[in-house]
Amino acid sequence: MIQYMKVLLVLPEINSGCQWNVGLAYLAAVLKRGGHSVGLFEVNDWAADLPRFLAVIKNQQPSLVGLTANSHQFVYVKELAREIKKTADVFIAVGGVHAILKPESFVDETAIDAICVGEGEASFLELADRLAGGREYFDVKNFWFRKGKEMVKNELAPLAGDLDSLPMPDRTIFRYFAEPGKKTPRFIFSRGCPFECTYCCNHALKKIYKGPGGYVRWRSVELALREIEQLKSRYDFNYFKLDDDTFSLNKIWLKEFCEKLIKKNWGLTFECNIRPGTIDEEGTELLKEAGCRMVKIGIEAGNSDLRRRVLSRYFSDEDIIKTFALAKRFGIKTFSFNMIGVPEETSATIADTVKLNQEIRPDFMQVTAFYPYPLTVLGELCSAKGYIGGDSEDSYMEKSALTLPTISRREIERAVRNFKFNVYWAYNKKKALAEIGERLKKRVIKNPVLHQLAKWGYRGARKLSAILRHN
Ligand code: B12
Ligand code: SF4
Repeated sequence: MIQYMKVLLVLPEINSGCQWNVGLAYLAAVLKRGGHSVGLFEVNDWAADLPRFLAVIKNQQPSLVGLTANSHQFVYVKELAREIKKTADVFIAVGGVHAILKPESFVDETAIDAICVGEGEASFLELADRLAGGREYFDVKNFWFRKGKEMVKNELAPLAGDLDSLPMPDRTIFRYFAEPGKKTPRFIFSRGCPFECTYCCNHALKKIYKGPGGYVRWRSVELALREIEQLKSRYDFNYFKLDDDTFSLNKIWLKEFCEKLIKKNWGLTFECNIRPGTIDEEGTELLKEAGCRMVKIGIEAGNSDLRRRVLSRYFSDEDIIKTFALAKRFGIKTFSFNMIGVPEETSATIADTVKLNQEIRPDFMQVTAFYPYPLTVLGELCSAKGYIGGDSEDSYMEKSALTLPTISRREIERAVRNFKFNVYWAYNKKKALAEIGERLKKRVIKNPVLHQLAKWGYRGARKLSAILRHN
């Protein structure tokens, strides 16, 4: 008789945070469908959460622990595995995009028993089933297993071809979805992207998964709408976010989705990612009609030569300008993604990114320091040229991990900090000033002395105003 595993999934988000993790949500759904019990622990604050986490391990005695890792978190994943093994003798598996791209980085951590080097739905379930039945598991595809002093490296299984065969991702395991109430849920209905941008993991993943079957896959519109409907019945929301990378690329899917969403008449609004040059007037109008209120568009570099040659993003400034203008014409808000500090970046190319944003005038922006992900063209180039040597793996967003010959790290970080102010100042002084306010607030929060002084100042000001009101 088959027995079932008590699986504890772990989402390390140290100094970070996210309402859900797509991979873990699918794994939880598949494991539950297979009859296993599944719990989740989210580790956000190392000092505060670690003792609580280890207490959960001790008290709940899971029989299988599964940790997910992106490249910013993999160092913490190894440390967590070590701590878990010190607390309980439990089977530990790791997976996630970093495990697929760079499984070797987990091999030296002997607390880790298995590394999932591909998609996990079928293989993790197979492993759980075998462990539950006390059966041999060393040949489960998509996994590397520790066997004594050796690593057994199994081959990759084909990608899940039909995404509709997977159950609905299980969001109920995440803190954000634990209680009903007001939410702004995120959805993703596709996997993969056909483009080859050199800084993104997609081309690296596509290479790993070469072989029969497509790398880019979509769930059917019908299931996508059912997922939204299912969430609507449990939570209160009227706005949602679509995280698909290439939402505007699959025109047939987009048209069907928008038309059917309009017919549902749910009164929902949403935001999505689109790529410059991939959407025309008709498509933009349909998006608006379906409830799209914001499109997010990756510019990344304003210098067209750098964008094409270094980033392999083959669209022109005109494509970018047109796509933003089209969205504005239909009353859809715009958001630009920007990146600073790529190889060959100079002060002049940064100025081009600022200038292009000033021209397209996005309503919102994100700017991050470029981070060299393993196995990507730019990641490999940076390590071959010896550029990597800044901060550790969890330095991203504002800090550069590189030492480049063309520009100093200080200049990159200053440009990231000042970017939004410099862009907004050209067309929205109020937003530019608000940006300064935000930066000051962040500085005060980060500095304990300034934070305390600000608290005292705030309390003093409130008392003073109360006294003045009385008199
Ligand atoms: C959707 C998405 C988001 C969403 C939701 C993220 C989330 N937490 O789920 C949002 C928009 C919030 C987001 C934000 C960010 N993202 Co993002 N995101 C994606 C995207 C487009 C798809 C992810 C996805 O849905 N995959 C589908 C699922 C099913 O696959 P999966 O997660 O790999 O999981 C499978 C396997 O890995 C395995 N598996 C996973 N965990 C485990 C655990 C065990 C035990 C086992 C056995 C197996 C296993 O099984 C899963 C099921 O098949 C990917 C691109 C990509 N191609 O992966 C980028 C990607 C993951 N994101 C990336 C980055 C950098 C970020 C940000 C840091 C960006 C930023 N600067 O803010 C933030 C970080 C947020 C965070 N704290 O996680 C990078 C990660 C690079 C890396 N090497 O780590 C990617 C790869 C894109 C890129 N730039 O190349 N992201
Ligand atoms: S278009 Fe976006 S998701 Fe696709 S490869 Fe380029 S950066 Fe990655």
